[in-house]
Amino acid sequence: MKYVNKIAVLFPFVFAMNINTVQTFVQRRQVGVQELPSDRSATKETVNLYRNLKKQLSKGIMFGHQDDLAYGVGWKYQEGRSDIKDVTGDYPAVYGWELGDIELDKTVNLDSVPFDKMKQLIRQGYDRGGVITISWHLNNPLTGKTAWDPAEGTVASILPGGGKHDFFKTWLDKIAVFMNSLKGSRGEFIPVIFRPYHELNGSWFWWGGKNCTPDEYKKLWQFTVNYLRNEKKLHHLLYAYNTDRFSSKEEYLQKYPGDEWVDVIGFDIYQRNSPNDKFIADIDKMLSALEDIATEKNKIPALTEFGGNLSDSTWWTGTFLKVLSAHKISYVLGWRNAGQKPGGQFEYYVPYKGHMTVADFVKFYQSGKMLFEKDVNDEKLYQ
Ligand code: BMA
Repeated sequence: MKYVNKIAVLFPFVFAMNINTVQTFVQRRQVGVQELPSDRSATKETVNLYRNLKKQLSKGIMFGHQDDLAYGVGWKYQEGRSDIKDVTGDYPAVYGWELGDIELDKTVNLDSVPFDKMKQLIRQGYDRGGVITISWHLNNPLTGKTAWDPAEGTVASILPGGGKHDFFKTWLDKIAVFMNSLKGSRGEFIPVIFRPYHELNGSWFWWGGKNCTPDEYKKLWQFTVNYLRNEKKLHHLLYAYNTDRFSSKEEYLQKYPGDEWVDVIGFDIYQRNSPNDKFIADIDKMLSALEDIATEKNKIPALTEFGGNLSDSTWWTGTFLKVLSAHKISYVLGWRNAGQKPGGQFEYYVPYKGHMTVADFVKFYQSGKMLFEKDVNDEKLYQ
């Protein structure tokens, strides 16, 4: 009787304590899960990068540039050189690299960057505190032609059960070898934001648009991530899902493979001939939609490739900064400063020494909104 009484007296306290404990535990778990990348076995540096990228959303937008340390307009492989550094004195915060042709065992990528050199330059960018993102314009595994060969049935042929599936796995094996070779000074893996099968809603690549069904695209994505993560045991990758221009959230998410396979969400945009105000309106709408989706899905939003109108001397502050100021995204990546290409095209997306937008780009650099390497180095993104 006495015993029963004691329980009766203690019960409300025990009960209350349990509820609190459970609530705290649930809250902790939720916070904990939110702060983890999709790979629950990600390395310490990768988890730190993921968390810091999220934290940094409130501080500013990192500026990135493709192939920045390899070449620029009028130069190639000059130690320490960068078109961005030439004009600002600082390096970009994000470095984009490209693995197209690695699957063919070539020693240089489709833009002639030697893979060995790329590894060294990735290490340099990482050592200075920068963020590494890698795209892959992989050839068509069914026809043997380029990524731009939209042959029908390509995706189906490489999925499990397809005639090219085993062959395709040998390509992923080569990606794994490259990723595994990226190491920092303590032997730790260098975290990489991997961005395969990009511009997925356009029909120019064999994996894009009408060239495969949403179900096929999702399966390709899931197979790839699962293979690299669980078979090849790569735990230093964050995955970026990215479309081209899009007109609705539904369109954006039509081929989204699921939260457990994605960390960064983005889109690519090139202004081409559209007027500045139209470009501002377009990008503003898309960034708002992207930020909403990122909030709903707890992902990191980014402008994964861009190209503007650099014949306008104030494009950086008058157009790009104007629209970016209203948004909180992780980074923007300017595409490559190829310069004069053999085919006759002169290709570049960020200013180089002597370019007419340099003065305005310096204002953009100093705006306080954009983060470059000195800023991110202070942030210690991997700690
Ligand atoms: C394109 C152009 C091409 C390049 C390709 C892959 O947009 O820059 O010259 O080969 O990207 O990097």
